[in-house]
Amino acid sequence: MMKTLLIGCFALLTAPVPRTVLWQAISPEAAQNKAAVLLTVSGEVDRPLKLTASDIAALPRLTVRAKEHNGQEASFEGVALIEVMKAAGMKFGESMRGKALSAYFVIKASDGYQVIFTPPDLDQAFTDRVILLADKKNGALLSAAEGPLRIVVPDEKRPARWVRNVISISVRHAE
Ligand SMILES: Nc1nc2c(c(=O)[nH]1)N[C@H]1C(S)=C(S)[C@@H](COP(=O)(O)O)O[C@H]1N2
Ligand SMILES: [Mo]
Repeated sequence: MMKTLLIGCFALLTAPVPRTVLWQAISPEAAQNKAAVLLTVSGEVDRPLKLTASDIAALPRLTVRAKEHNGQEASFEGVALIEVMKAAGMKFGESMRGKALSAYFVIKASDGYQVIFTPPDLDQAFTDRVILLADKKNGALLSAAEGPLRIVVPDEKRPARWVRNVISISVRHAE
């Protein structure tokens, strides 16, 4: 009996440690990647994230045409911000009521600039506008001045929320 128990314990201790749910939620391949973290998602979320470029590349991608500050149309490619928030465990659509509607995201840049978005800014149940976390413009990776990640808010009259050099997203709820 004692021997079985000991063997059982030993088996448990030597069992391969499962990779964290965090990385599996993004993609198993991405878990192998040792590249630097480009974006952290933290705060009041079910699954805090530390995303590398390959994690971001593994999320559903899309291209959005939008007019830049200089008035020129450009084609931005990346992931919809909502996909990042979904990967972090946030619920949208029908479950967006009650406390979910008091949430806000603080998007922070490497220069300390920060702006806020709210779940209805992103949710297709509320708006047709897609807010993008872009990593490419006109087919090329974003320049160091803009990237590696930039928020693109198509059709917003002022580009003040087009955060350049995004490094983190912190989720909070109004008290
Ligand atoms: N990181 C960062 N992003 C930023 C800003 C900033 O100061 N820092 N300024 C914002 C403002 S006020 C404007 S008008 C646009 C300017 O976009 P542009 O750099 O493409 O001209 O960037 C926005 N994104
Ligand atoms: Mo601005």
